[in-house]
Amino acid sequence: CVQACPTGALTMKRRKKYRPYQIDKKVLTTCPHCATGCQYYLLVKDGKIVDTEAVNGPSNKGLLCVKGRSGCFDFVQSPERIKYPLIKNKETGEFERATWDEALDLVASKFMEIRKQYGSDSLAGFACSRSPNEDIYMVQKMVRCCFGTNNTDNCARVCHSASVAGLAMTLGSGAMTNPIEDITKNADLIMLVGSNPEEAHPVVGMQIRQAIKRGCKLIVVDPRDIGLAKKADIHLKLKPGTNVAFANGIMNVILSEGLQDDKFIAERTEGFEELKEIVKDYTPEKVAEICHIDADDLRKAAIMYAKADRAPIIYCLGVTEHSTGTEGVMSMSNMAMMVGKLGREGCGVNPLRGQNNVQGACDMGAQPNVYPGYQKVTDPAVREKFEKAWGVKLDPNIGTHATDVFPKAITGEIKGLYIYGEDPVVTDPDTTHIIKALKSLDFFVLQELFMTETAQYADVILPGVSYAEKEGTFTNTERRVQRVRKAVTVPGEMRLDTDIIIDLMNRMGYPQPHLTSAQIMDEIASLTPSFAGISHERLDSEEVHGQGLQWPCTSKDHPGTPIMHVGKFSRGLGWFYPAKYVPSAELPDEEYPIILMTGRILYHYTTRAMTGKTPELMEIEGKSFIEMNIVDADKLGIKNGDKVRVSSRRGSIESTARVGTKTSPGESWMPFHFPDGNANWLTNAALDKYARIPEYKVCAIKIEKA
Ligand SMILES: Nc1nc2c(c(=O)[nH]1)N[C@H]1C(S)=C(S)[C@@H](COP(=O)(O)OP(=O)(O)OC[C@H]3O[C@@H](n4cnc5c(=O)[nH]c(N)nc54)[C@H](O)[C@@H]3O)O[C@H]1N2
Ligand SMILES: Nc1nc2c(c(=O)[nH]1)N[C@H]1C(S)=C(S)[C@@H](COP(=O)(O)OP(=O)(O)OC[C@H]3O[C@@H](n4cnc5c(=O)[nH]c(N)nc54)[C@H](O)[C@@H]3O)O[C@H]1N2
Ligand code: SF4
Ligand SMILES: [Mo]
Repeated sequence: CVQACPTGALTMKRRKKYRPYQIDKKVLTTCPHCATGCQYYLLVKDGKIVDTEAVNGPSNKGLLCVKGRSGCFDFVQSPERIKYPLIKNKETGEFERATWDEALDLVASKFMEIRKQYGSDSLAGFACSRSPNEDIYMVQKMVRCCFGTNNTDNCARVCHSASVAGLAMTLGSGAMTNPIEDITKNADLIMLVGSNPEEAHPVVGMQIRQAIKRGCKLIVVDPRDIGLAKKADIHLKLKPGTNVAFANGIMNVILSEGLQDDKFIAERTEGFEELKEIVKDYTPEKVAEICHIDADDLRKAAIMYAKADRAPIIYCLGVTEHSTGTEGVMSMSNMAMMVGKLGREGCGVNPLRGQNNVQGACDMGAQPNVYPGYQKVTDPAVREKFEKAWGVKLDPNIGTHATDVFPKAITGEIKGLYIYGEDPVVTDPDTTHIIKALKSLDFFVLQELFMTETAQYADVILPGVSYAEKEGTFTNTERRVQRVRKAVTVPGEMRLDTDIIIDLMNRMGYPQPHLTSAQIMDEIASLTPSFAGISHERLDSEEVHGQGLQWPCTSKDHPGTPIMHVGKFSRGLGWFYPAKYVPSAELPDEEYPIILMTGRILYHYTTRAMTGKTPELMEIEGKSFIEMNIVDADKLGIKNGDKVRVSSRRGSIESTARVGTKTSPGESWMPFHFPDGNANWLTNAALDKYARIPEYKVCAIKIEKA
């Protein structure tokens, strides 16, 4: 309302703190929170950011959510920023201020000692999906060239690694197939599965609402009454962990009604017969029983989806964060291929990626199996190309996934860990096990903005700078590479993250010249066919005109690729994966009778390291809570607002009950943003067999009145 108010009757409180003519400069940049990739100006007065102003960017169309308007600059200028390097005093356990030379020498020499004594595979390094592509590229290059291993990863491992793996297996490319504008403006029906865009990708959520107003139909498949469920033609409020059964049920109906696209199946796919055999068993009645939904609603949904001309599937973590997450993802592409809804406008299989640059972190090769651009580390020709460019022998084996690094730290196989901007103590499943893993390490280095919970366990902390203090690019969920630009310099001894990494590389004996962010992008483009046409110069040019470039962008005159798999899948033929429903790893029983799901709310972002520095957002939502059903609450004598104790086999926390019907009986839901009762003390570290993604969305708990 404030953004749109035509009379100025409503205005932001902070607008009273400056006059428009006092603004020294406006810097066009990309939001550092979710992967929608909204464009805005940072307004700078006397060297400080005082406000933001929405821009008509390709994905946001002049819109911003509350985090883009109010949660994206207080943290930059927060007094809590780490201002100088810190080394932990082994005797007192306290961090002590160090010079950059002391800190960098210690880090480089310790990592090289560990490499010499225990071998390259005893080291690992993770890249920050909140940071620019250029930073991430340098992290994986450091791990590969200096540590000598492919043990590198990013937070996609706990987020959309199932999409990366599942879509690569079935379609040949693990990215969103169609742009946001296309799947909202051109769609006749949207199938929204395990995705809560009004809170997690609000500007996409707003565009979905606009689509509904225009007459687009909506099917919501989600265990909770999310905001968009109220607007849905059909809401399948399914039991958590049953997506594969649901999808097989949809396909059962499509086949029994004869609504499949035979021509598409024959010309563009393989594996159909095998899947057809499996799907036969998933009658609407059987699926209704597994998923706790109505068989007729399932029938109606299948027919609506198949008959709609243009119908995208939009999905998110409700599909991926399961021990069968990859199969859940492949079930999404199975449905779309069966009705030929791929490779054309207003269709596709569309994972809404999470972090602002998690698409980029995967593209840049911060993964144990691929170099930048998904070029396989096991392919000798590819490896040779990188060996020649980087001037070192490279590890020919696939490295350890981030979620396997922690157990390996406990067994002693991993001795040294470098983390660039992640907070696993808060965000990884089963906190007790993560703390044990970090304590087991010989040497742990963290490059951060803030003293996070994870920071307490580090031996050395290297202070980097935020998105508002550097140049670079983020790649949003539509594969759109957009610019990040420097607006301010914050006082302190913090350094550019790429400079820190480059200094470390040199001290570890690898001759890495200092490069600007633009020069790093040129190196990326020279080694990555899908990025060959991308440069800062081109992104800043009149030709691109603030629209970014969507990879694949294979040459300097290539316009980028909005829709993938047109005419042919990246894989050649699309593959129907024969998925059978397998229940979640931990199911409720007598002792722990309630299913716990976890996720996010509008006002906070992951650990709140950044949004938590905006007092107004903390005022709106600042405390842990658990949504539970009124039937369960009545049985337990719990009322709305009561303090409750929530326990699983792994831990126990206090929280506040929100009693209602948003979740079904026997099911509950918590955000993981709040340290006063973080869901990850409870969650289960059961991993998916393909992608090694944890089962954040289902574990068994009990709830008691505190
Ligand atoms: N405000 C805010 N926005 C964010 C973030 C944030 O922390 N805060 N984080 C960003 C990141 S990193 C990501 S990855 C995205 C995530 O974005 P989303 O995946 O949309 O967010 P979640 O809340 O994790 O889960 C989405 C939905 O999955 C449903 N769900 C749970 N279990 C199941 C199931 O078994 N089947 C189905 N069909 N649905 C299920 C939940 O009810 C929930 O509504 O959001 C990004 N945007
Ligand atoms: N229970 C439960 N847990 C979950 C999830 C869930 O649904 N349920 N979702 C999971 C998902 S999808 C994700 S993506 C993860 C996210 O997990 P994390 O990646 O651990 O979370 P973030 O808060 O994004 O951490 C980013 C950190 O990087 C720092 N940082 C940001 N920018 C920069 C920079 O430019 N330079 C430097 N040096 N540091 C920077 C920030 O200060 C912050 O501490 O959480 C996962 N955890
Ligand atoms: S929708 Fe996402 S990218 Fe856009 S302003 Fe909100 S948090 Fe930022
Ligand atoms: Mo994520």
